[in-house]
Amino acid sequence: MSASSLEQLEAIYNQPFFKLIDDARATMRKHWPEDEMQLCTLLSIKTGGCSEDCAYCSQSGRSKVGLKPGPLMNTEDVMKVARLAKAEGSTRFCMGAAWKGVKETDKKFQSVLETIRAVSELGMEVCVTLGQISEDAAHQLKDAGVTAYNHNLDTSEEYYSEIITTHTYKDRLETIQNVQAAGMSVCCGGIIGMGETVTDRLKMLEVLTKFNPAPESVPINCLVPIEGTRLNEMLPEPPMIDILELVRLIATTRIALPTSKVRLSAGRRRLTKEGQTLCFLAGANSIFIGDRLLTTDNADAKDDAKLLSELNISPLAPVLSQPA
Ligand code: SAM
Ligand code: DTB
Ligand code: SF4
Repeated sequence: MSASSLEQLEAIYNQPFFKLIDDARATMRKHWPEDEMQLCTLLSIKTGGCSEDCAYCSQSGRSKVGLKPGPLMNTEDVMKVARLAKAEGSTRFCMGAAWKGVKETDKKFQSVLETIRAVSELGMEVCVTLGQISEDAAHQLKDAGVTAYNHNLDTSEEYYSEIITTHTYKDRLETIQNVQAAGMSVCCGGIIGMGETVTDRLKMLEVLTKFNPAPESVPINCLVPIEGTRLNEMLPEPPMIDILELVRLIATTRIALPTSKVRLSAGRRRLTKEGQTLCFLAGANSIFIGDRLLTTDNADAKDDAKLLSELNISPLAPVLSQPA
């Protein structure tokens, strides 16, 4: 069943739990018949000092986290991390910069393009997340070898303005359109556990189902609570995300976006192996591996290797060709 309206998504989400899992499994069997997991590595190539006020983010210059802003990493330093990531089995290298966006005339953008050209020589998928970009910048990124651009919607349009005031949902959608116009794949998802409702989560999913082409990947981040962020003031004791709510959301995403990779992204460290297994069963087929996310620790690498082996899950091969 394909679904794109909020009502349809609610009907899927609210099914009896095991029926929902059955439907998600049937979708997996049809579109992702092998038990495979995409293994991605994340690197923060420009950390902190960001002009934006995203309430959850340690890198916002307006937060009280006190993160020391760093310079843009040079190509050789990034390459050392990328080579290691490849050697450790990663097939996708994702580089993040704490920027509102980039101007194509900026020297820093030219430096990022040089880095992308070098990383793409390694035969890994290359993903970048640099904030807002124009269509021209998107073309240059694609030409340099980017396979996917990450730009999250994070939540529903209504809840977005509670979390971020320095840019709008429409700004996010505009960048996504520029990425698609340049023929790059879109990686777009959100965060759960920021005080939003299930309806906010499904409204975000509704927007994602309207993308044409469908997002290549959908990261589902569980909030990593960080002291000093505005969200930490809004929700001083953020409750642990209910695992069955997370599983329902993953299963609904899998059914609504059958061909997208669904990434169990930030926050995996706080899930048990049984919880993660349920997420994989429900359709999550991508994770970040390695010690670090952007500014926080990732799940333990040895635990990850053991769990994938116990579940007989093999690495998913990279897809290096880009959509026409
Ligand atoms: N500045 C760029 C942007 O905003 O698109 C790229 C970097 S930004 C850190 C990428 C994404 O990381 C955010 O959209 C958000 O979904 C996720 N993220 C950031 N901090 C997080 C946190 N504390 N917990 C969970 N996800 C987080
Ligand atoms: C995404 O959706 N999650 C990643 C990646 N895209 C850039 C970022 C997670 C960040 C978690 C908090 C941190 O480490 O600062
Ligand atoms: Fe800046 Fe991105 Fe963090 Fe927002 S999420 S403060 S844009 S780095």
